[in-house]
Amino acid sequence: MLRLSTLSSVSAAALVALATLSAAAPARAALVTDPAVTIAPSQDAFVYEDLPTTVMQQSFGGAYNGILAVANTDLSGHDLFAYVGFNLTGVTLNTDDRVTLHLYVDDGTTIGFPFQNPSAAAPALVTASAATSAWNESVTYATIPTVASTPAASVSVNGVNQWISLDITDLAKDWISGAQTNYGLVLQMPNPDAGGLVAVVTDSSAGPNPAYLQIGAVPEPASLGLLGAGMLLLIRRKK
Ligand SMILES: [Ca+2]
Ligand SMILES: [Ca+2]
Repeated sequence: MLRLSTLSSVSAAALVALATLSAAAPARAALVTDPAVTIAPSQDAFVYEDLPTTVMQQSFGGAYNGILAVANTDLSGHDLFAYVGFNLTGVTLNTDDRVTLHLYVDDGTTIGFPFQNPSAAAPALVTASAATSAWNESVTYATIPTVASTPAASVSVNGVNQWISLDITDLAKDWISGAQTNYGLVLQMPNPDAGGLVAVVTDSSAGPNPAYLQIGAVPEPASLGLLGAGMLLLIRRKK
């Protein structure tokens, strides 16, 4: 009898532990914790002022499906805007989490547009702002969504073949809390290039170095690449 009651009290304890675990599981699944979590775009697109009714990624045999492109040229009619959306349903943030958009800047001169690359001599400021109305993968220059007047983040791009990042934590918090509807991000170049024809061309979700959103506790300087971020993580863990 003693054995049995001991066994059954152990089993009961195990069951309580299991019940506790499974009760806690849904909350844990939704909680985003370290190390960083990455989220792929739910949709992305770019539009070209010169081809106002052309779905750029879906035309030209899909030649531009792998890129996003941003430009604000002094030439009239050649601006480029890019759009990136993320499904954040079920995502919650810890107080020290940062939400960062990562984009890989391509050599835009190889993709067939008559644009120049940003450089140290001619850096290009790129902003990420909240879209404030709906868009989808079929967006064209003629059907662009409205955009928030103040950008959520900006980054100066001074070269190609490198990662750039934009910290959109405050905007993401508003999306997650419902304070703002999540229509995704608009990437733009707010300042016209000084007489040039500069475009920032990045990989889309379909490119070799796909765009992604990173959620994690490590704050990242805008210019820090993936390797740098990884090293920073290691350094912090060693403490
Ligand atoms: Ca797309
Ligand atoms: Ca312009």
